[in-house]
Parts: sequence; structure tokens; C-alpha cells
Amino acid sequence: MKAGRSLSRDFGEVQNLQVSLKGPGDYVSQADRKAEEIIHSELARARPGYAFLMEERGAVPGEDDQHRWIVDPLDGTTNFLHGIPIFSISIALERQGQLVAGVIYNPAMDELYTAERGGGAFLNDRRLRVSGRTKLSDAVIGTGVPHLGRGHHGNFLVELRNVMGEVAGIRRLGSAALDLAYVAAGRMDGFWEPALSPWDIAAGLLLIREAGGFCTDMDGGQEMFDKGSIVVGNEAIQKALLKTLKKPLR
Ligand code: 2AM
Ligand code: CA
Repeated sequence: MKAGRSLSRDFGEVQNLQVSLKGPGDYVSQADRKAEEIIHSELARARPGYAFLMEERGAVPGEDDQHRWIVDPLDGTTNFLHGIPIFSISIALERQGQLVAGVIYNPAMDELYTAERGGGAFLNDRRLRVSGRTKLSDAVIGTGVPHLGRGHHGNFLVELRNVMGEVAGIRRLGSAALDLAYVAAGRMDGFWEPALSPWDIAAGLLLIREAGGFCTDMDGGQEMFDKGSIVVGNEAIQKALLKTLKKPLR
């Protein structure tokens, strides 16, 4: 909540920044680092010795080799920078390499998504369930579009071409963590993205599983962190989406 307030304050300043000398890019990385600092110090105080994997700091080892926090202090940086209120803080806890807790918070909309292994997934205090739609033709599917500085543009066009002809709609929110939270909440029926980092997806993966959904990497395996690719949805949509993504170009 404290990190959320810090991001909200900085988000309120974003509009004024277009004219600032420093440039919005610098400011965002400052907002980012400030949120990460708050999260790091609060979590280190609450659970001394746990390791961290954080977007800005990278891997921070801890004396406790059983536990690791995986943190993205600001997911959806480009939205944040442009004054679009779709960004989030994503925090997951791993115990012995297994995701056991996850939190995603969108401070601009005051939406708090939480999940505990075996305990279900929630949006504020409402229990979440993935959508019940089973046909791609009824499905709204999220994705992330590669841009300047990120590769795989050609591959992505093939995937998009395969998917767009089969579905009711495609959405691109710009925060992978929120995309996953939206799938857990049944707002979107599925999501895929080819190149993400563990901090973008760790909390969201647990939310989806706890909301009754399915997750694989782009090859249908469980190496989402190593490969950085994910395909998620309810059982039927996840399977159908994976198959559609892999269709050879006609
Ligand atoms: P960010 O806002 O923390 O950078 C947008 O499609 C999603 O991709 C966002 O969640 C964004 O996270 C993430 N993203 C952007 N650049 C990335 C990169 N180079 N590697 C992995 N994820 C990235
Ligand atoms: Ca991110």
C-alpha cells in the first residue's frame, strides 16, 4: 500500500513532467526505484533473510535459502509514463521453488489482486474464477506487442495473424501482470506473450492457477520463467490458443 501511494503520487506528477528538464524517462525510473526501495525494506523487515529477485536490483541472495520474493515495482512503465492508469506492482513469494503467494496492485484503480496457494484468488474481497467461455470465437484474448528495442517482430506477426482470425477480440493492456490478473478475474479469456521476465508473471501465474486457469510456456511446457513465454486461460481456451499460435503460416 505504501509503495502504491508512492507510485500514485508520482503518477499524479506525470502530466507535469512533459515540460520538465529532467525528461519523463528519468522520472519514471526514479518512481520505479522508489517503489522498489519501499517494497524491499518493508519485506526485509517483515521476513528477515528471504532472498529477492527484483526488476531493478536483480537477484539479492538471502540467508534463508527456502524463500524468495519476486518483485516488479512498476509493471506497465510505458503506460505510467504516458498517463494511462494501467500499471501495477507485482509481488510473489516462492517457497522451495514453488509459488505460494502473489499480490498484484493497480494503485490508479485501487484494485488489489491476491492469491495464496490452495486458498483461491481474490480481487479486493471478491473470489475470482477464470471465464467459462470455451470457444475461441467467443473469447477476448490479451497479448503484448513487441516494440522498438524488443525483437521477435516477425514471429509475433505470425502469432497475431493466427489468433486474430479466430477470436472475438484482442486486447493489449501494456502490463503483463494486470493481463494475468484480468484473465484470473474472467475479464479476458486468455493471454499470450512471447518474451517476459519472471517478475512480470510470477504473481499472475499463481492468481490464474488459484482461479482455476491453466498456464504453459509457448511450447506447452512449464518453463515459463526460463523461456519467458506464456499462454494462459481456462482449460479449453488455453489449449485452443496454444494450438492456434503454433499453426504454420499458410
Ligand atoms: P515493464 O513495464 O515492467 O517494462 C508489456 O507488454 C509488458 O512487457 C510489460 O509488463 C512490461 O514490463 C514488459 N516488458 C517490457 N520490456 C520488457 C523486456 N525487455 N523484457 C521483459 N519484459 C518486458
Ligand atoms: Ca514488468
